[in-house]
Amino acid sequence: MVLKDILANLAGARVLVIGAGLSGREAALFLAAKGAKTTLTDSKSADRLEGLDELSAAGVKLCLGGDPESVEDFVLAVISPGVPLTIPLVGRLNEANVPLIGELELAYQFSHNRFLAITGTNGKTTTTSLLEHIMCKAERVNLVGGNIGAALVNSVEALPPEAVIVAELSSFQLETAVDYRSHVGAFLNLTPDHLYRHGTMQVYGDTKAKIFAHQTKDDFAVLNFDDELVRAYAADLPGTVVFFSRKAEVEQGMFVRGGQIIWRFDGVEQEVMPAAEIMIKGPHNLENALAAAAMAALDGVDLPVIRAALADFAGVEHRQEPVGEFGGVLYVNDSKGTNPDSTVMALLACERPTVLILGGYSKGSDFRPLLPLIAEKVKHIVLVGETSDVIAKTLDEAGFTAYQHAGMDFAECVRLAVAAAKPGDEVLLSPACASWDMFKSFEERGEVFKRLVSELA
Ligand code: UMA
Repeated sequence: MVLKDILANLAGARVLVIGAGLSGREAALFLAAKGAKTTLTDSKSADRLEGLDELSAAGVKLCLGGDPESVEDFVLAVISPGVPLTIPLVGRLNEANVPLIGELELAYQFSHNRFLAITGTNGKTTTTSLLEHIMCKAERVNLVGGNIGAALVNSVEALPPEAVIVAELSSFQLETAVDYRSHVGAFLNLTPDHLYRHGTMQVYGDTKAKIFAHQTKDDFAVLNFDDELVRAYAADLPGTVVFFSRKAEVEQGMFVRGGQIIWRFDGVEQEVMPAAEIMIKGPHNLENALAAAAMAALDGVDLPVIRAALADFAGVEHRQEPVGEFGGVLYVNDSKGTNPDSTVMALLACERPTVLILGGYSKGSDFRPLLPLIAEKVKHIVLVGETSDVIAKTLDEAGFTAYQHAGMDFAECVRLAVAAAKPGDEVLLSPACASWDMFKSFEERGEVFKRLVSELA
């Protein structure tokens, strides 16, 4: 049976949802509300999960701490983005020919509105939030969700016809997309991340490029001209290609010339604003702003509205977020810096001698790309979490000795960073690693950092 037929006949159908985090819980509630006999499974036991009462009350059957015994009766499975497709349960579902989708595809199938979607290794959340900000300023109804921390599925059906869906999409979400189509899709950049899951950069990039699948010439593929790996995808896309660039004057797209942001589309050139007027700083934030501006322009937002929004968007929590200045030391929370490239970008924006907090959950990253900026800007490093030893080895090999270990003690790590900073310095939490060795999420890590800073500094 094709997916559309299955989804049109959910009442009474047996469906399985894998993973009882945010995405899985929302998918299960949605399917149960459609009358499906819904089973939700998770490798964790009940005492380690949240929101189970609401699920039980909605009639969702829970299968926790292990997999369902038989899978043959399910007509559909919906898998959470964080669950790898290599787990044995997925193998069993494939053998039994049970179609497998993610919550993004489920939301897409029930949506009536156009998707403006953003993917890339870094800058997704900032660009998504900025696009939302532009849409609000343009007084357009919009729904924001996806990897940004909000499932879409329970909100899409009730949207008015004129609304747009602004979605942050990860490679994990795009991996299980089937018919999903973005009206405007943007691919910001591609650097190594999540390779423990995708294996190679080619697979990782191709998975992200699924954001452009099923587009027609009336849809737009927005690509970073300055990122060679991203630009290469332009050659073979079904949608209309539009670039953004801070280095080159692109034939069609948003670019910078002599400090002015220019929008060139269908042979017409218009000035948007001076780049210096953008409130969020740093070269990567200029790229994020160019991407969001291009997306908004393609969806028909007037350029003066885009200009006003770019000029007063202050940024995103946990992303180079200034926590405050105490005793002459500036504290910055970049907990969302979960890969080396992201930390490189945070360091590029540093204007003071920096005490850097590095380390966390291991994704098998290579930390050498950090070394030139560490040599240039960092006076001291505090290492924390699972990856401490690997990072220490990289620092040793480069001859950088000004570092300390805080083990698995995050409070100790903040204490050491505070002690190492002198007036005029910056303390930057930008760990270059995910948070999952010590925290539930990067948000929790950022919150704890901010609390500790306010207590200690
Ligand atoms: N689980 C299993 N079996 C497994 C692995 C996991 O049952 O083999 C269970 C876990 O025990 C847990 C659940 O799956 O209970 C977690 O599912 P999940 O990891 O998909 O997390 P959710 O809470 O559903 O959040 C997901 C996204 N998480 C990931 O992709 C890891 C959220 O992105 C997203 O905001 C949310 O859906 C709503 O769409 C977060 C993220 O870290 C921000 N994304 C990664 C990133 O940005 O780097 C990709």
